[in-house]
Amino acid sequence: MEQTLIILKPDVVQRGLMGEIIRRIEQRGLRISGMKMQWISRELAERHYGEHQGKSFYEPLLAFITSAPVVVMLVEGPQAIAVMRAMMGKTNSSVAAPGTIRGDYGLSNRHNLIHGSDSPESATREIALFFKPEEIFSYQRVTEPWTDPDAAW
Ligand code: D4T
Repeated sequence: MEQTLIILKPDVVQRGLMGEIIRRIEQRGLRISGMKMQWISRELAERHYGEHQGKSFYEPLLAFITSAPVVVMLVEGPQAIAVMRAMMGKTNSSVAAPGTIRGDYGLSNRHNLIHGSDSPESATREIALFFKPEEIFSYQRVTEPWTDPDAAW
């Protein structure tokens, strides 16, 4: 079981795509164990995107991610990091495959709808940045025996 930090970026909130993307995550069989709307501060954006400091797209990226509220989610499931990255599609939406979130709803490199952690280490760091322990819920969905890749039946 893996955990990943998902952010529905300001373009999703502005364009009315929250429900569509949450639907895809739920219907895939992943478990949403934390979810909230928040307006990311400049300071939090700098911490989240610290690895990109100094790059040409850093300042526009920070301006975008702080431009409107976002929805942050803690998503859990088998191979959740890779499964979500595959569902998201390539970073540059204009070359993301049809059927992916970016490939179905975007054309932009920056306004690319969704963030997902890229490794277990990033997930641990990012979850701690965005969620307090009491905002995370431990439960199982009744559908999980039906989507479990290791089910013995
Ligand atoms: P995030 O981190 O938002 O999930 O995106 P990715 O993991 O898919 O891509 P990334 O870390 O390489 O880039 C972070 C963020 O910066 C924006 N960006 C990226 C941009 O505006 N211009 C660019 O040239 C690149 C490479 C998009 C995502």
